[in-house]
Amino acid sequence: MLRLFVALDLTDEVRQRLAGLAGGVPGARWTGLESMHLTLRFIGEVPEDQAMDIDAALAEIRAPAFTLTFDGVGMFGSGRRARVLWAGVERNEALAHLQAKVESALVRCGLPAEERKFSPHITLARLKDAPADRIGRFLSDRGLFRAGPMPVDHVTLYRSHLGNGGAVYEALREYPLENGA
Ligand code: 2AM
Repeated sequence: MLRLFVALDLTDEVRQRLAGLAGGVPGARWTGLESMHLTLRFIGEVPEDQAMDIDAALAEIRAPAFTLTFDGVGMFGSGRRARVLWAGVERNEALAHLQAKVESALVRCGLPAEERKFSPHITLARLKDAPADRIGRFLSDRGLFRAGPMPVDHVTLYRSHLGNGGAVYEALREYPLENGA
């Protein structure tokens, strides 16, 4: 079985800017530069033959390249159940269009449709018992964060290797987007 997800890679410049947001929250495990990405669709564990179908279906997607602007920070969960600190992206039709194409390609491969609404984000930290006041300060201090525009010219199929030190992500294949020129 392979644990897969589809994501957008970030440029080194954007990774550096996002890494610069880290700090100031006890109980936060910050995402390493090398692990930062924007998930389009988490697939989960699939057998190898289905992974090959997924690869073929992703290779057939035709969608235009675009740019992405990063905007603000937020959190998933709340109070004692605060789970994740993230950086957001500006509303982006091309991103929504691409995500919908990825979703329908995967459903055609036999995966169950994603029930949750797509909420594009880059996970900055996972939280464990982080004090609410420090989370609050993080969110207000970083609220004006912006980065980009960053060109997006491919989609990546990732494999996730779960281990004691957290997941390690391996890029299996890149699928180019189409240039308008
Ligand atoms: P997250 O960063 O918000 O946790 C690899 O695990 C990627 O898939 C992560 O970016 C993760 O998003 C995303 N993902 C979405 N749903 C997931 C799930 N049910 N289990 C693990 N990862 C998931």
